[in-house]
Amino acid sequence: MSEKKGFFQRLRERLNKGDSILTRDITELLPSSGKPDEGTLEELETRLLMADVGVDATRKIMDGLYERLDRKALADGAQLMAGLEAEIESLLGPVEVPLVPEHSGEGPFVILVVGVNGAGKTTTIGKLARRFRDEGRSVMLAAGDTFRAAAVEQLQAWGERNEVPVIAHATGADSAAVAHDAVQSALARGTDVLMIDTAGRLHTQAGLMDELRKVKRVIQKAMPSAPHETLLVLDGSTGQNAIAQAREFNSAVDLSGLVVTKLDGSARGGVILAVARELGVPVRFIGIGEGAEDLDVFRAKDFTRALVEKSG
Ligand SMILES: Nc1nc2c(ncn2[C@@H]2O[C@H](COP(=O)(O)OP(=O)(O)O)[C@@H](O)[C@H]2O)c(=O)[nH]1
Ligand SMILES: [Mg+2]
Repeated sequence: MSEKKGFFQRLRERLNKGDSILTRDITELLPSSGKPDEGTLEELETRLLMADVGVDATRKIMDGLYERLDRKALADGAQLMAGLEAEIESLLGPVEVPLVPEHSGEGPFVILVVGVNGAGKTTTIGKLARRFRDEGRSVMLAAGDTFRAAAVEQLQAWGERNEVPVIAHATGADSAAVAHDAVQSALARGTDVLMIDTAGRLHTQAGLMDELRKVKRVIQKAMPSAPHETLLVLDGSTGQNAIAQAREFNSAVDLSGLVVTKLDGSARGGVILAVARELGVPVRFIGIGEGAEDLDVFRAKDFTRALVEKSG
């Protein structure tokens, strides 16, 4: 319980550096009457767009506000903010679906982790390894980013720190072969959760998508029910570009979950609303820093409060 509160407080402090882009200055924007008017609502719409919420989700929220609130309520600052919070929460609620790494069959729960270079894949795998191990599960990692020696070493370091085995081949090896070996090994050892890291950049974007499809096929061959989760890691600070990435990965490998990282940086947080609206893929976890404790389950209510209410 205290851990949860700790994470929420840190999220609120770090998201937009503790300054909610949605509420900031809204009181200052109120006309001299102190009551919101058309201009205030227009400004709110602009702010949603500036917070990376995207055109579609912004329209949905504004329409919802007009539907939810009558003229009198729209002209009341507190009611307007409460309505905004309710609209955002109803948009985010459906994508709050926690990942439970268990399936009904035999063998490991296999998580294939994809995303562009630098999104935070390897770090997220490390953090999740620690989380799953703390839940009492046995964990194995596969160093599927075989293009950079540093990527393998980075995963091995997380593995060592958490006493989790890492399956790795030499740099330049076929990443599908690594994935295959890892599934076989996890099956043989009776491992509970296997997480497979992948490269984020090949010669071309098309090359990357082909590679990921191949990795997925090979995993399926080794274990027909796998992967049980195909997780896209998105850098929250890349704004609307994250949406384009999510669409592309989704069409290539059929995503079942998302992790949005770096919400502590220059991210404006609204990108999660855009993704929720446009993809509807569950947001499993969010990252707010580089440490193992800086990753937590996505909670729609907490996130909405962090986005809308000012900290401190
Ligand atoms: N501030 C911050 N940095 C992060 C977060 N997640 C990952 N990083 C950093 O982002 C950089 C790239 O992460 P990495 O896991 O190597 O990305 P990959 O290329 O997708 O595997 C590293 O320096 C990480 O420490 C986060 O939630 N917040
Ligand atoms: Mg990596």
